[in-house]
Amino acid sequence: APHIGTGPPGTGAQLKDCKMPSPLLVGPVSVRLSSPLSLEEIRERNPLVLPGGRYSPPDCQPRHHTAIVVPYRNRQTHLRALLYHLHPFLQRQQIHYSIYIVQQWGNSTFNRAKLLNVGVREALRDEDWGCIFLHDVDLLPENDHNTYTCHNQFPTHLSVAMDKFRYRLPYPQYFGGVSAVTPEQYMKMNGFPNSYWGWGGEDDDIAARVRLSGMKIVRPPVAIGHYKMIKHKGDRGNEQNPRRFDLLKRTRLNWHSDGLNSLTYELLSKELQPLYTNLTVDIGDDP
Ligand code: UD2
Ligand code: MN
Repeated sequence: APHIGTGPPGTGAQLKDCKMPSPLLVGPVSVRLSSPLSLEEIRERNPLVLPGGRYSPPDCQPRHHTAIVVPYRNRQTHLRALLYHLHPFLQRQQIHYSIYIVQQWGNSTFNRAKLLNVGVREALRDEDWGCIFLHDVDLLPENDHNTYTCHNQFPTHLSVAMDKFRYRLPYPQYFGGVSAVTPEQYMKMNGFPNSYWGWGGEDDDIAARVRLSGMKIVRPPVAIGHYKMIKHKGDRGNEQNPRRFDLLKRTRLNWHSDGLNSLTYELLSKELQPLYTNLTVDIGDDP
């Protein structure tokens, strides 16, 4: 299905395709780990961002349509820092995008991968996104040549060089932080596991699914995939998952039955905030 531009009405059809690479890119940027602006001020500084955190370049037809999905609970200052940085960053890339914050309701143990499944499903209800980014709230990209688009064949891992790992990949199969899939790649790997409650392991499970479903991970060059992580302690309700090692041994057996095809949740609300779409979801609790 053709994508309908979200730019000003009546102008969409005549626009020329956006140039690739975008002429607005600046390369490496210095990143602020906390936002100097309030949400209202960030909105004022990004006047073309529509309710729900949507954007489409005003003077060219975008070639890329990307949903950014952020698993979230109780990280307000991180969220503000992310929005302050990411909106201008993505606009320089001249892509059509929307930011989805998937907020786990209640006090049950946090489940990052299940929230990502919810985000993908709900984002695809809105639009025929060509690419879906899975983005930690506390990671800020440091170079806008790291484009928020997908590889047409294989899942992408973007956060290859983080300050906290001294700007190196910590291990070859590492897939945490920021990654991206097309809807087709996502379906091929049966999405992400729903069974990892608490911190850790779910990113390695996702990486294993990529391989088990016959794909591989692609990455940008280390020099471009630089990220800063906002320093933080572990959150209450997201303690290390002691079962992660056992679960990881069974990915090969479980990936067909645990994932997109077994996902259940209750969407409690969907709000179009000025800078993002907020999905509040009851994903249940660690059984
Ligand atoms: C690492 C990975 C992350 C994930 C995690 C294990 C990096 C940079 N990231 O992050 O992708 O695999 O290990 O689960 O290596 N969150 C909330 N509220 C909470 C808890 C988590 O919003 O109470 C979200 C938030 O988007 C956060 C993400 O979950 O960035 C990952 O949690 P983390 O930042 O506490 O874990 P971290 O930094 O060890
Ligand atoms: Mn973190």
